[in-house]
Amino acid sequence: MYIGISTFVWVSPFSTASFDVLHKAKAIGYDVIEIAVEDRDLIDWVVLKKVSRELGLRVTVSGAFGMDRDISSDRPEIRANGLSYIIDCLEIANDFESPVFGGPLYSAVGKTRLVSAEQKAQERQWCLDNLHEAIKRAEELGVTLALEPLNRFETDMVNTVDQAIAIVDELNSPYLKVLLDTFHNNIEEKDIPASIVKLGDRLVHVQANENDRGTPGTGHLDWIGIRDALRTIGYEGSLVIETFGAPSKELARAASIWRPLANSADELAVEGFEFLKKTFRE
Ligand code: LER
Repeated sequence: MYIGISTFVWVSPFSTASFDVLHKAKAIGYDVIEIAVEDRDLIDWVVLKKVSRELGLRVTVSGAFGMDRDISSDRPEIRANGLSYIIDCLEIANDFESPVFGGPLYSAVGKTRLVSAEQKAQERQWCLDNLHEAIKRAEELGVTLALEPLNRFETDMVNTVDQAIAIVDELNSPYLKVLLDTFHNNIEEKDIPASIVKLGDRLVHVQANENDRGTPGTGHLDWIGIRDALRTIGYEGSLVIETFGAPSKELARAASIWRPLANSADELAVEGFEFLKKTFRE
């Protein structure tokens, strides 16, 4: 299993000015850097590829789904923008040999409302139609879309593993699977290891986050149970720490980050790596 860390741990938005985080990740021992694509124009992709290759870091790509990138929006131009963002990120993932592009593909983070059953059904249909289009590009590129359930305070659309499985099974493509973020699962699942076993080979990516989104290993998640469940299903993907050390205002609002989640991003990165290595590799 590869151990990774998201650029979100240090910065938001990630840009060419923040490429030093790749050096930090490598020096700590990480195998993977997860690039969170907030604004692709802020990143010199040619230089980024050179730096990641020189350091020997694998790359995974994750999405930042703001309100204007929502494939289930009732505004057609926002749905179109969401789809075009997903396709752009699939192309970036392909270019960086990332096996996945992951995130809450289905909606915008922070979109939580009470809506009628009819509207819910319509939004789900828009989501399925757009995912169907995105899957076509994913299949051409050989990059898997990884759909991430979020907790109820960040989305009203896909909170649970069962809801994610329903979408994935309905679209029935080997290029649409599930990303689990254990921070969200701690709020929504009754038994995270059982949910992992239920997912089986539908699980393609894991964000290994503590229950309070602080340093993995310092909270109350059942890490041994999670490890054993991942071993049971033969999971061979990455385990990536994704938390927010310096969120943009939009991200802080969407993900309800109101206070520092560790003494520093550097400390979280070092201690989180040591914990994941000890727990998942020994
Ligand atoms: C996305 O991966 C996520 O976990 C959200 O809480 C914020 O984007």
